[in-house]
Amino acid sequence: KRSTGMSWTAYNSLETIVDWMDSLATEYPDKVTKITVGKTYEGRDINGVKLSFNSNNTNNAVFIEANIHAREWITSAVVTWILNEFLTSTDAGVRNLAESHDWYIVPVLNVDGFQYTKTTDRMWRKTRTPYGKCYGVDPNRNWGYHWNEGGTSKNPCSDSYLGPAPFSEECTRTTSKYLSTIADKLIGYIGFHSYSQLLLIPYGHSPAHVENYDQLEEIGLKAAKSLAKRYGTQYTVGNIVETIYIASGSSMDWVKGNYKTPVTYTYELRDTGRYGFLLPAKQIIPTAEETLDSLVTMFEEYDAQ
Ligand code: ING
Ligand code: ZN
Repeated sequence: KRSTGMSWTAYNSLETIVDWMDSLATEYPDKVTKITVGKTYEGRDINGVKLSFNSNNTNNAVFIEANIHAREWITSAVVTWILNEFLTSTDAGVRNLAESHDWYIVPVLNVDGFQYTKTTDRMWRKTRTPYGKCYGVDPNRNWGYHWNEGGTSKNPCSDSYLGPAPFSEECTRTTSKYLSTIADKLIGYIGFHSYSQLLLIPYGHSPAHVENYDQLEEIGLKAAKSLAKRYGTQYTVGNIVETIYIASGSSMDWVKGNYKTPVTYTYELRDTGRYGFLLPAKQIIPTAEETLDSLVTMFEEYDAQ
């Protein structure tokens, strides 16, 4: 039916992903709206879709971010598969999840970096802004909430370079502006990274527990249990600092810190290191299925509270 070449048995090009989102807006004009949430240093648009089954504009909203890190290809593959399920699944849990929230889905946030992984360096992580003899800022260390409070590097050649200032990067600054326009209806912000099989809870600058930590941990553990059911994939749930490392200036922390958005998680998808960032394409659908299982549980639990 679609002529975009979109598939979930291989990793797609940027053009294929964008064309596919365009085709959804054409195919589902009353439900899918193309959105541009920002711009990049190299002048590209950061594209996404808004999906809403509720024309009264009364649904709460959830923002889904993927590929803020360029080489984490499984993340855009998973969120596009989930978007497709939201439109086509007949499963009752998925239908309820899809239709009871407005979804803002950005499959590729770091567009310049993603394109660079396709053309030049598969293991690129950062943006592509030049800083002296090196390129790129870690776009998940560049947001303006407790920026420069650990887990970063001041060296522009480092993969965790925090940038010369908060929001130095076009992609983080413009996306944060977009988020500020929808913040009042946002109840969820879910970031997708790979790899390690973790479900992370803010914050990354401090091991101190966020105000609704107990709720997030309880819901997160149920979500992880639901994720494990299908294929046995085990996830660890916890605060960023306690679970992995200090990491200040992330997108999720900025949203949580500014807006107290209740449901804030970051997934670190498959695997635990065998393939790492180079997760075989035949794992895209299983990874996406189990992830969607966990999201259904996550929001069922949250909405029931
Ligand atoms: N991991 C994330 C990183 O940015 C993370 C972990 C998530 C830190 C959310 C802070 C906030 O380092 C990967 N693999 O990129
Ligand atoms: Zn990442």
